[in-house]
This record gives sequence, C-alpha cells and structure tokens, in this order.
Amino acid sequence: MESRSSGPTTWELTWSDEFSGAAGTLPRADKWNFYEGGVGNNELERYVKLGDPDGAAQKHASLDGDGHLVITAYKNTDPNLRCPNQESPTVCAATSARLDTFGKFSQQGGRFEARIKVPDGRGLWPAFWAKGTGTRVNEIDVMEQIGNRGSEAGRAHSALHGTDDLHLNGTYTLPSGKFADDYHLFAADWYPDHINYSVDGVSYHTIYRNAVEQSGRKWPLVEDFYLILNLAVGGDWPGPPDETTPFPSRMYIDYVRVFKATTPLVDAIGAITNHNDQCVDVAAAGTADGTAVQQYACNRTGAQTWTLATDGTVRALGKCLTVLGGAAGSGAELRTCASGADTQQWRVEAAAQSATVKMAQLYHLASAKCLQVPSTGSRLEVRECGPALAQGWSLPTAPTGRWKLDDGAGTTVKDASRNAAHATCASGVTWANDAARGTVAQFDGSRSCATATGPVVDTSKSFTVSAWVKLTATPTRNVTAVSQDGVQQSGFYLQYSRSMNAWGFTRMSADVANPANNTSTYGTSPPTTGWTHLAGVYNATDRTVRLYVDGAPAGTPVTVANAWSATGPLAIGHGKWNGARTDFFPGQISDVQAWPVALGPEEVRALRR
Ligand SMILES: [Ca+2]
Repeated sequence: MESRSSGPTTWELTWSDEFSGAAGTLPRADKWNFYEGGVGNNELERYVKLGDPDGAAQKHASLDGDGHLVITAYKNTDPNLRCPNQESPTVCAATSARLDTFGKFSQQGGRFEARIKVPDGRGLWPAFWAKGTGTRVNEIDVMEQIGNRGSEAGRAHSALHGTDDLHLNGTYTLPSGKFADDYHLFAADWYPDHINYSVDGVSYHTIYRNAVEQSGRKWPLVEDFYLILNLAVGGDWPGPPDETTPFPSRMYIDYVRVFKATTPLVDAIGAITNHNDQCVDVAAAGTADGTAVQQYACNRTGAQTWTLATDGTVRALGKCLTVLGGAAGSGAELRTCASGADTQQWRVEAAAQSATVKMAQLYHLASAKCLQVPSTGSRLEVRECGPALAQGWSLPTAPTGRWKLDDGAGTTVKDASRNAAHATCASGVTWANDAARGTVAQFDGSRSCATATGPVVDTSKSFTVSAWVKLTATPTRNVTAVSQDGVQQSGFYLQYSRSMNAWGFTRMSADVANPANNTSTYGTSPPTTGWTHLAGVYNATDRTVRLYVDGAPAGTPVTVANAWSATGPLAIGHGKWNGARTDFFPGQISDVQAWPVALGPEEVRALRR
C-alpha cells in the first residue's frame, strides 16, 4: 500500500489510475465513464460519447503508451454540430472529451490529486474537479486553467461550490512561466473541518467549515464525491477560441490518485511548540488526573516530552492529553489514558494560518474543536477550528526508520516509518519468541540485515539511533548492533566494545582504511545477557556523540573531529572495518529506530517501549 505524507498527515492510497497501458487504448472502463450529459457556461465544445462513430471516443481520450491519459480537443468542421446550451444555439467550436468516475469511484474526505500538463491556447479550459454523488451541485474544483490569456497562462484556479450561492475561489500563480510548459501536481486535501488546495506541494488556499457555517451557508463537503477530468473549449470564463488557438490541443494526465488520511504510522516524540516558541507543558510536571496542560517556556523536561501515538492519543508523563467539555474554551488537562476515549483522541491536520505560516492543528475528536493557546492565562483550551495562529503547532518529529524486527518469517525486515526503507537479512538471521518483547530477530554472530538502498540518516547532520539488544553471551570481540555503511568504515557503531567491556557509540575520524582515531562514549559496566536499550545521539550543533544505556546518559557528550557522511545502507547486526562487514552481532535485537534529530534525554527515555 502506497502512502505519502503531506505535512504531518500520512495519506494512504485508496484509488488511482496511473494510465499505464498500450498507446491508443481507451481509459479503463472499470474506472472511467465518458460523460453523456449537456454542458453549461455557454461552452463551445461537444463531448464525445463511448460508441460514437469513427472511433471518436478513442480519438479524444486515450492512453499514449507512455503512462499518460491524453484528452484531445479538435476543431469542429461540421456546420450541423450545434452546441445546444447556447442562448441561441450555435455551431460548436470543438469536439472534446469529459471523463468521470460516477458510479465507479467516490469518496468522502481525503486527498484528491492529479499530475497534469495543460494545453496552451486561447479559449481552452482544462479542469480536474469533483462533484457530490448525491447533490451533483456540491463541487470541488481542484484545478481549472484558462490558458493563453495574458497572465492567466501562469495561473491555476481552485474553488469550493455549494448551495446558498457558495462560491469560494483560490488562485495560485507560478513563480515563472506558463502552466502549459510542464506537468504540475494539483491537490485538494479534504479534512473534516477544512479543505486545503495546493500546487506542487505549495498550499495556497484553505477554506474552513466553521467560517462557511458562520456565514449562514451549508458546508458542502458532507457526501461522497466522484472525479471529473475534462477539456472544455470556450464559454463564459475563458471566452471563445480564436485563430491562434492550436487544434488539436492536448491535455496530458500522468496520474490521478486519491488518498485517505491515516493516523501516523509511527509514534512521534518530542516537544510541541507554538508560534511564540512556547511549549505544551504539564503544569508543575504533575501527574494527578486533572493537572492543567499549559503553554510554558520550553525546557525539554518530561513535562514537555509528548508522544503522538499511533492510537490517536497525545501522551506525556505516562498520561493522556484530555479535554472533557465540548464547549469552546474547555480546558486541556492530563488524565489517565482510557482506551478509545474520544476525549483523548486527537488528529494531526495540516493547516495554513497565513500565506507564509503553515503549522499543524491538533483536532480534538470529542469536541470537534482545535487545541489553542487561550487569549488570557496559560492553560490550553479548545476552540472552533480556524486559521488562527493560536491554533498553529509545530509537532515532534517521527523517526526516519523503525524496524520492529517482529516480522517473524522470511528475510525481509519491514520499516514501519514513512520511508518504508525495508531491510533484507542474510538467510541465517532467524526469528525467536521472547517472553518480554514478543517476536524478535535472532542473529547468529555471522549474518546481518541491511536496508535495500541508501542511507537512512545523514551522519553529517544530527541523528539518533536506538535498539533493544540481548547478547547470547559476553562476546570475545567487538560486536555491532546498528551501523550505517561507509566505503571503508561505518558512519557510526552502536556496539559492544571488547577493549572497554562495555556498550559504546563510536564514530571514526575518516572513511579510510585504518583511520587514525575514533570518538566513542561508553557505558559504565559490562553488559548482561538480558535486554538492554541502547541509543546513540550525534548532535551536529556541538558536534558531540553521546551514548544512552537503558535511557540514562552514559557520561558526558564527547566531541567528534569529523562527522563524515556515510552513504551506504543502514545495517542491523554488523559494523564495517577496512571495506569488509564485520563485528557480527550474536544474540537478539528488537525495535531499531533511526531519527533525523538529536533526541534529548527525555525523548530517549520515551523510546524504551
Ligand atoms: Ca502515469
């Protein structure tokens, strides 16, 4: 299942057409209809229907064999072809195609996106849009473009239409050039309380439900919507084509994809900050039920270390962020987590507070309101969701890799993070059932696992790696639990050092044979053959490494001479020395994590789950 991220939300693919098929073939009949109705807006095209003579459908809408759907508008040469929607019916200017998914696919909520290259010409009106299956009036225009009319060539339009004369329009302008010059990604991200339009990942237009309802009109996004692709010609908005309009004109669609929002695939851990750079904080680090949750100067203590858990809860100090009342202004507090309680369920939503400020919102399910900083006092509260800065939050980072090593069969180790950097193990890495940690990977001291491609962390920047490890016996040589391959050496080693007879976190001074020196931090006592949680943190700000054993810092940070970038795969169960994989781990490993930041002590403690 493909997923993609858009801001802090993870989207899971629910429907798509990649338009991969032989050149000249019709779009898939199980996905698309040729539209058979009339047109409005005084448009000047006649849409072909499936079964029209002379292969007209294929001529106007077919695959190009190169992964694209091509909708083609031709100049009409038939003087008897009348466009009936005209006030005084006139000869149609063009023939074209309009496709839709009515009766074949529709969805309520989620992300609707398409990668499209529009044609360039006066009077052309390509569009990617969606309509409500029930009303056929409610409408999301993800992209409309009206071609070669001065500055319109660099503009794309979006809109939300509904009853009560609801017409809310947005416009995106390219930094330079025309839309017809290349493909662009047009998307609408539809959440319960707002819809957000973007071009090429740049968000430019957000419409909130409460603002629409407060204006006395109905929110139109309350039904399933089906998709429409078309190339209109002429009409009230673009005006008629003229002698400069090229025919045939072609609209290319690389793909149409629809996603549903899911909760994050992995927990994110860290501070939640607002636009004032204040932190979400448990008052006086109290753990009694009902302790206020407030904004407070950031100090990165446990009272400010939040886990955005995959179950929708937001946790600190072992308890859950809770709002009990449903009314606007209800205060935030800490409470014992209760399974599935709506009062403790939060959803991360992408939002745009302004054209330049785009922070996440925390949407509270029970009250259907958003967490915000109060206008007076410090205790956080919920209010109607809107584009207020007071509702903007910077959320903790998620790991760039998480291999739980609970796969239990085969040689593929799944990465649960958004990166999906799955690892492949040499046969001989097996599976064991552990009383404490469930299914874990068993390493025999001569085989290991490595990600299929590339690095997972940039070792020249801040990062954190962690793992639960359990040795078979005290080794008689160095052994490594987690590393990332360089050419000659590993970029780091989360390891057992034989010479120190202790756990260590090590970086070599250079990626050369027999490097002159290394920098390490070590635990203070010999390892046992029970489970130990190891974390290595490289902090690029002060260029230091630090080891944590069972969540406790082992000594003080040590300065690294050269934080070179290891560009090979991340490895579980080996280190690299002078070009060869070595230091194979004998024992069990569980829940390896890689983070693109230097986690603080409270965050490292929170990794031990
Ligand atoms: Ca394609």
